[in-house]
Amino acid sequence: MARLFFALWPDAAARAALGRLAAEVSSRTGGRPVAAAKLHLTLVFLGEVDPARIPALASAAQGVAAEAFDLALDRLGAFARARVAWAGCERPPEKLLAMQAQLERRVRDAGFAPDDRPYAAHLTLARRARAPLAPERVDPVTWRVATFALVESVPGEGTYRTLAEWALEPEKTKGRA
Ligand code: 2AM
Repeated sequence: MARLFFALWPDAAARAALGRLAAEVSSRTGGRPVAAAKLHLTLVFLGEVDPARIPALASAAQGVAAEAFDLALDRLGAFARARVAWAGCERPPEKLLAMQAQLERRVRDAGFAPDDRPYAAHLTLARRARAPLAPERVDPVTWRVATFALVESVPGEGTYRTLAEWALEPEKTKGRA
């Protein structure tokens, strides 16, 4: 079985900025920073999947029709019970929520049973926080979301491996009024 999820990878500049935030948040909460190479924003968490079903997942992803968008992570928050500190959005962009909902629906229609809690867009910065982080605004860390990925969490290695990646459509230019 393979432990899989769909995610957004930050670009290099955002990854560096988020790595700095992860270090800062960890020192404040006594948690363990997520390694910079592992920082990601989950779209749909699948859990353990038979590798033979990966092509079905890929074709569900392939059919997603959504436009590229800018994502700005502008706040910190915590899941106190999970002891996680994260970066998220004061107001998640509509385009993120729409593409996430579309991907999740397509994955369900393909017969998978992803986590069914309401989607909470967040990028985990630190785990095993000893103290919950109070919500706060931060200078936005922004990147252009032009692709999304199917990622495997490799047991033992503690690494993430991108299995496949799909491009979003170029943003349609808005007409002037
Ligand atoms: P987390 O960062 O909040 O722990 C790989 O484990 C990714 O999938 C992480 O982003 C993790 O979220 C997320 N994840 C793990 N278990 C999950 C679950 N049951 N439901 C939703 N997302 C989950």
